[in-house]
Amino acid sequence: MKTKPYKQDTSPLGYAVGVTLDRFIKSNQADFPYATGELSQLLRDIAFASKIVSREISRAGLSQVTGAFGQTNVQGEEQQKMDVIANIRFTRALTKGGEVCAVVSEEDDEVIDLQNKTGKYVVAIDPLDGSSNIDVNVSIGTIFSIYRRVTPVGSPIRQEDVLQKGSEQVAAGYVLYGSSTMLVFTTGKGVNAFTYERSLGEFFLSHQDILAPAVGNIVTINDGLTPEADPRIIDFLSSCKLKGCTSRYIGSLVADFHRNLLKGGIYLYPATTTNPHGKIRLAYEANALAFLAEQAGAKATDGKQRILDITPLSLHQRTPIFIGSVELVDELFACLNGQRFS
Ligand code: FDP
Repeated sequence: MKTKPYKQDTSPLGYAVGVTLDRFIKSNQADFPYATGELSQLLRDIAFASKIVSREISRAGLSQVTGAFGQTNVQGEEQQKMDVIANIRFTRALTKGGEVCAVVSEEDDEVIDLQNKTGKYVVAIDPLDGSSNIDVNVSIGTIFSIYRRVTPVGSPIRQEDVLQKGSEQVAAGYVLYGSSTMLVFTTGKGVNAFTYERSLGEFFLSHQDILAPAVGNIVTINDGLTPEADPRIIDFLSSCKLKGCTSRYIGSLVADFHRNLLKGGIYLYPATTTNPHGKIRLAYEANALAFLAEQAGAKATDGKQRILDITPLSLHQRTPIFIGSVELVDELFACLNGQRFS
């Protein structure tokens, strides 16, 4: 039989649609820690749940899922219906995928034992970050961290499985439900972002090997907090103003972080007299973003040390956070400590 080698059609009729998340995972499998395919499946499970959540968010105003759920979470914050929906979707996807043994979620006071006897991974997740923005059609997100469990597979979950330092993460990422839905993740080999193509139901690689600008001019802080913050932070903010920085604050951590990652800037959520440990949760907010930041060449500190070096003492522990472009984080660190952050 006569054959001919396949040649990709490069005419306008055969335009390329791009690299799907699945294909990316498959062709980069060797770069994944413990390249056994389980972590890949886990990322696919997260991507799948995020598609459902994205759908729910996009029609939230029409389907009676806006507004308060009527209960408070372990943080004492009022749960929104969408918080509850997202928590159900992600937990279910992680349970059915079978790779995860335990989940730490912002919406659950205790660790959820998924009863997956062969699950090697622990996931810490904020199913829907930026709750106060849900009802007003402003960008919100999902943040996740993935760890290997440290105790033997199949044995009961122990504290050391779920209270690991951020430096132990094997993968982390976020989904931003914004003007488009985007999945951004790292497995410790750089940061890649995938944009959701709703009509095809697929995430496509849209931002490869993201590098955060080392110098940035966006300063992101809830200005209402500053009277309660350390005066040295106020000095830092004044010096930023003097050198022409601009101010941007959405009030959704994922969206604020994402903008600064691409454009260059610093996000600050300091300790205040009202929140002496800051507001941002270490396990399922700060650690993931710090891992992504470092993988993109940016930095993250609590003002004293690397976020990724903090030893967690409790599940829902909070931390001050200063995260973003190297120059600004170094400057802030120097204001607080009189020396450069290394
Ligand atoms: P929210 O309480 O709306 O869920 O950590 C949660 C978070 O939002 C972040 O997404 C956001 O950056 C921050 O809190 C907003 O806090 P303030 O309202 O104090 O600015």
